[in-house]
Amino acid sequence: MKKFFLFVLIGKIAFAQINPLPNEVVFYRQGPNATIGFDTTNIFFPQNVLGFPDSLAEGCNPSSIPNEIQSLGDGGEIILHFADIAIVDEDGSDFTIFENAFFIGCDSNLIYREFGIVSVSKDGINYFEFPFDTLTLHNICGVTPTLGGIFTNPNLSGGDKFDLSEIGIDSIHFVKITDAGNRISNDFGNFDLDAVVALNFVPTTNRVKENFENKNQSLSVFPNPFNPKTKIVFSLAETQTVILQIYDINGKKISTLINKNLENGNHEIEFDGSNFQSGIYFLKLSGKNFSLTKKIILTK
Ligand SMILES: [Ca+2]
Ligand SMILES: [Ca+2]
Ligand SMILES: [Ca+2]
Repeated sequence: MKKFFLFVLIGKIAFAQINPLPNEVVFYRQGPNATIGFDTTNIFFPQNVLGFPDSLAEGCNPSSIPNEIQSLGDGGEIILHFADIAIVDEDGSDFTIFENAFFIGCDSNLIYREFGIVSVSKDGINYFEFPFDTLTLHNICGVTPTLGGIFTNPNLSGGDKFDLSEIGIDSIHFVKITDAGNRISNDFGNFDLDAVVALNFVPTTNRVKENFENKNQSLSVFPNPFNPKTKIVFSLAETQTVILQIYDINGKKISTLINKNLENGNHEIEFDGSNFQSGIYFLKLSGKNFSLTKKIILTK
């Protein structure tokens, strides 16, 4: 009986952690004539595109506030990263993109639409564009108003839905939206992103997640081998508490060089091995969701 309760509890916790929204914007290039969401401080970005769609938006009342919408401008581009989940190809549509399209004069036959073209990627390196049809507007986003229903239900949510089976990809972590610019002639203006919501998804395994995160972090040492001083250079993808320690060849910790909150970006520290014996050591840099190790050699 006790075991049964434990199982239920773990199941609930795991379920609560799965979120159908992206975790971060990994790329954003704003084209000319961008409007909503842009000011000199960009204070609402990127939170305005990482949440659910504007809950008050619907066909007759489009979202137009920078707290919710970010304009891409002419030919602008944005890439959203789903780190906690992989969007997977299951039956029907797999994710929905919400723009602030609206019914002109509240007439559902007249839609004010600003087009975006969609590409997806599994690894953040190779992107595959959804083939689109400029006549039917199939696989173009910015076409369908937000309908104010349940955003995880494609039948009630509005927005534009995409099905990975159409490009034969089983799972993705990145969604790229590019303002259509002059690629589609009946485009009204610049794409304004409200939200991207996953419909079919699975939690990312820790191993895969770590691989993604390690891409933005690095640790290098030069010279190496060294005597007795060397320079340690590392970069952080985000501001966080990091620990930099040295271990000997037996895995015994012999020194902590850094243990504090550091800003994202590049950092540099000099290490002086005067008090250590010649030999092989390991430098370990640990942060919020990553850990990097480097072999260093002291030769006196
Ligand atoms: Ca599908
Ligand atoms: Ca718009
Ligand atoms: Ca939004």
